[in-house]
Amino acid sequence: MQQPMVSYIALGSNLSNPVRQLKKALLAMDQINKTYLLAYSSFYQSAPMGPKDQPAYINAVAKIHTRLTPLELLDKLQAIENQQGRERKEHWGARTIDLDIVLYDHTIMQTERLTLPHYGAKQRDFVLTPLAEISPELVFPDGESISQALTNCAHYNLEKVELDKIKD
Ligand code: ROI
Repeated sequence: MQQPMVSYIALGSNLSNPVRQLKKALLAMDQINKTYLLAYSSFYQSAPMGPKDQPAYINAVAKIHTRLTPLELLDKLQAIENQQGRERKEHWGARTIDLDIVLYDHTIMQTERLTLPHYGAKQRDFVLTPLAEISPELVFPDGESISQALTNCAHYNLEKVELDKIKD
């Protein structure tokens, strides 16, 4: 693959110092072979989607350039999740780090391992708000703009995290 592709990755964590988990994952993503971190959003605290008896989440979105294919990228992101102690237990339960490919260029695909664009992204403000922050003109492969998607999505009490007030 000669030209790098633009891809957006959603980050989420609600265990073991979520802010630190996100920072660690951003550094690890920048170390992936054939991949460069171009930008990342502010960090947002959000109420849990799914079971409510779990801690609040910290969410962000990163923009990368990559020469990996979508499935190669997925392998690398899952390796980072595993390094950071992600355990796949309860469906929609608490997690140390979740790295989801939201978009990969204009690719639309539906396979057992990977659906692009990410199936839930357009319904979640904790993905759309950080995405809009770094890419306000973004248009989804189906032609819907990020601002249209934001008016239609579900809300999870997003609050921007002031990182310089957090000690880690
Ligand atoms: N809820 C929020 N607010 N943020 C997430 O990143 C998140 N991730 C998940 C589920 C369990 C669906 N809930 C979430 O995987």
